[in-house]
Amino acid sequence: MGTYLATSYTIRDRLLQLWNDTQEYYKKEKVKQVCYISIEFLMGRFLQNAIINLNLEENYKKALAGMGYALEEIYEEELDPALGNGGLGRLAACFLDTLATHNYPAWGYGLRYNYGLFKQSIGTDGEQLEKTDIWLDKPYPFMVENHFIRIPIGFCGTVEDYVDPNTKETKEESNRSIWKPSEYVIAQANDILIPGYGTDNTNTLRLWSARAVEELDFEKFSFGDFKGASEQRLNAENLTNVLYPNDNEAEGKELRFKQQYFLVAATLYDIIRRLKEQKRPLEELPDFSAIQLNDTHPTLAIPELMRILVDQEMIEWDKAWEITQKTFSYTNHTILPEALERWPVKLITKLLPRHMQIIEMINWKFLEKNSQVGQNNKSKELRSKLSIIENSWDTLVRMAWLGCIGSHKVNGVSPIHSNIIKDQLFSHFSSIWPKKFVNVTNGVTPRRWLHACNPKLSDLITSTLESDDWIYDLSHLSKLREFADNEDFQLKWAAIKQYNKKKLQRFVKEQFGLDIGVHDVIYDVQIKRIHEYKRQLMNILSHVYNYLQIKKMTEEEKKQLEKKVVIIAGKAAPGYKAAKMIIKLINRVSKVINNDPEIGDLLKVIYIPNYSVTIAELLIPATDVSEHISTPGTEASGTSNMKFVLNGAITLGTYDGANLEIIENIGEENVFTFGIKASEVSQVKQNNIEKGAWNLMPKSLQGVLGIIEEGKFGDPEEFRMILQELKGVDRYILGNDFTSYLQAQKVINETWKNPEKWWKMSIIGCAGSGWASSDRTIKDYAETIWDIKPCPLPKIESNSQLN
Ligand code: GL4
Repeated sequence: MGTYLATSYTIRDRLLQLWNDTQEYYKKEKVKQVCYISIEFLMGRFLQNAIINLNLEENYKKALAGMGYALEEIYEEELDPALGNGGLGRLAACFLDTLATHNYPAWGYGLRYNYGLFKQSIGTDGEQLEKTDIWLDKPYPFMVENHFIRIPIGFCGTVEDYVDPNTKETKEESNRSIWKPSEYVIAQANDILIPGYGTDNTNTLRLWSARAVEELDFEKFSFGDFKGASEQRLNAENLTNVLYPNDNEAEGKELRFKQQYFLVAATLYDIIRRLKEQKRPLEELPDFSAIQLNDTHPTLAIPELMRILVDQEMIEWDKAWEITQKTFSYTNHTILPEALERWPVKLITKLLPRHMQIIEMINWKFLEKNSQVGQNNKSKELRSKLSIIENSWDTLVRMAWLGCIGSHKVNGVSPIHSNIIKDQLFSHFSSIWPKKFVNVTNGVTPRRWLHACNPKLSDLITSTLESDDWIYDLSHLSKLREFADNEDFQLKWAAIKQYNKKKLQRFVKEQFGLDIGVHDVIYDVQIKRIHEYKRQLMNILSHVYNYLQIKKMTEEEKKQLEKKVVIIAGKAAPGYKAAKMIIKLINRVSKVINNDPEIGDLLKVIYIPNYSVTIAELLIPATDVSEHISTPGTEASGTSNMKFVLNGAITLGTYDGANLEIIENIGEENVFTFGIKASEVSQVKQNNIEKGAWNLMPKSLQGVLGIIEEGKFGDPEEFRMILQELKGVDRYILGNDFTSYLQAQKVINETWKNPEKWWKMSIIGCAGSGWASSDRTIKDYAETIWDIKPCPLPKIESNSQLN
């Protein structure tokens, strides 16, 4: 730990200086900035990334080796802060890397949770166990508490009429009121410095933590009431204690709502403070900063900005609304109904009474303008579709509606997803504002996801292209296509895969005591959150089928088979019963298969617990086949699919999310595709409902379910819920896709027998992944939504001295 800390502090020193220079320069230049608000930032380890970005890896390696230390080992000592659940938070982290690398004046804003996403382990029964992640227990040198930035955030209280101090009159048409919160919590800024690759520009990720206004009630303390004395502090700190562990599912807890408001209120205060520092009026906010709302979690920023502008800054409503719409843009990341946030009006009224009034006013004005007030059914129907307020089991505020109405641009994250948003989820809005809805396809940073995690492949690419320009501009990879058939290049490419597989093999041996092969073994990997729509269940059921087939084979037949190691990893939200059952089933199946002497090394199934960014960095470079097998129309984009192709894994995928972009860019002949298209899904679902999924299910799958029900993997009661779902409605249409999934696996096995073909596909995949860089994504956002430009720090004395 000591060496890690010492190394990290030297890097931090350097970054602090660059960061100061950068911030001063942005101020001086008065450039427009972007603020990216996200309830999650899944950053991964910091040290290696910073050393690489500062172009110091060789120097540090040498210097440390001289003292008897290996830099790689020091990297391994770092914790991996889990301040996000999955793709949404990791995307935000990739964006920060790109923004700094390409010199964009940018801020990330999020929360500094005391406890990150729970740590997962697997119990003896195969079940998921959860433990609190107390990451702040260990020193974390890359986050700096900024003592100058502390902001009071109000909650609850009352709303009073605004009285004009001159005329002593209240004016209803001003829409102005005075909110008197009854509680305050302090937002404390904690800054993480974000270095760019090959540039001095260093940006900020500002994470807010909650503190009490009064740390200790001294009076209570003096009278011996020690518990009461700290009550306020504990209540306040509770606000940013935990990251809610849901991905693609809304969490209806009051505390979560408070977190969301806390995040946006502190952030807006901070942005406006910087605007005022420049002595610029609030009318200039849209020219000063673009604010991107990463999904609906920060959409309370819309009524909060309206409150600041109308109630505090005395700007007239319509003007304030214009400023608000021009400032914000909103990204939708999912269309799953259970993930679309809706908060009860009652709850908002209690916690943020003034904001509820503002939301109602926004809604009223919007409906007045955009729907006829007629009483016929059609106009009523349109009104209820458009309304931010929904009357269902309760009166609810639809946060996605608020995001659409209050932003000038709304984007989806892949073409198929953006089309679904425009034509289905928000069709009623897109007919009002056709130009508001745009697509910005996700991307990943090539620095972390190729250059750093797969150094050997990075070197091979650089030497082959005779330049490392691809690290900044990934489109250069296209030149690799020329080498796809080159025998010598293929051998080098394959050798690197072997090397990465050996690393993973060692890890598996150390962690699980399990021996897996490397040569002639297909590493087939599915790593992501466990969710029914992602269909890990289909994956494991297919291997139960394969297992049963192998058991029926003669020794001669077995010799013809390809060996496979199936690796699955991912966490399930602790309250998500079906997902937890799937984890249990995977582990039970794994136990049976791995211990069956008749199977030997033909098939192994490994579940890797506690999936994290760091584990992804180990697994992705070692993968031959990567699975992205969601039901078409459900995965908004997926981003690990991009990381895998970039590292030479071949995709086994459905026609969904960004898989479609992979297919388009590298050709379907270089992807193992299967299953139906999104346009066919509703018909299949309808058939399932009408005829019963069991009756439509292929015999192969029926047989597999039969074996589970016989108790081959333990008491079938433990899997009742997921089995019933499959036999009943099968919402994610596993039954329908099962046969073509098995067929795709056969094609994979056949292709594996032909190494020239395999490595050619693998190389073409990487060569065709230039589009998958988050550098391209951010350029799209900067040009089409944010209207911001790079602002590179000139190489002045104080900076160049550092290099
Ligand atoms: C997600 C989507 O599920 C995922 O497809 C997408 O890649 C990611 C980033 O846009 O956002 N939405 C939610 S919610 N969690 C995700 O990972």
